[in-house]
Amino acid sequence: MPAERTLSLIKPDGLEKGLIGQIVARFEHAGLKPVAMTLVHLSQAQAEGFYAVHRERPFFQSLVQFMTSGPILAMVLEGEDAVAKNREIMGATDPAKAAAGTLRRDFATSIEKNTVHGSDSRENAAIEIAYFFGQLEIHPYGWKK
Ligand code: IDP
Ligand code: MG
Repeated sequence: MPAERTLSLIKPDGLEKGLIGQIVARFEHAGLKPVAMTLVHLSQAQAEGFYAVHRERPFFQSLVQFMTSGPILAMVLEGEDAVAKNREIMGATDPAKAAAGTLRRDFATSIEKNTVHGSDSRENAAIEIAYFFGQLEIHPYGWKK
């Protein structure tokens, strides 16, 4: 079985707080390998495209404004049950409801500025990975946990 992959984003609030190292350390500790990474500053159109499923939600414009307010770190995480494991490490969308020890509970500012994004299914992971990375930008390598 090839290892599962998921898309992770560290949102602008995470970069502003200097959290890249701590966040990536948690993924690696849990056996999720970053096999692609890049800093991106999304345009409005790119952020709207990424969050297109939320177009009709009341928070959409604000979310797009936040996600374009500064650079983000996009990465592909690879490992067993990567999609579910990443969501578990992230915690619930609203940091007030996120479990102790999760990234959002520990680092998020609000339900909007919640530090990380993670794909919610294998199917969406494939779509979201392709939004940020081409095949040749993903580099699997060899440790296993
Ligand atoms: P998720 O990131 O946990 O999958 P989604 O429901 O997919 O949560 O929402 C996407 C993003 O939209 C959230 O991570 C958060 O930044 C923002 N968001 C979600 N719900 C709200 C809200 O009620 N108010 C403001 N922003 C929200
Ligand atoms: Mg989501």
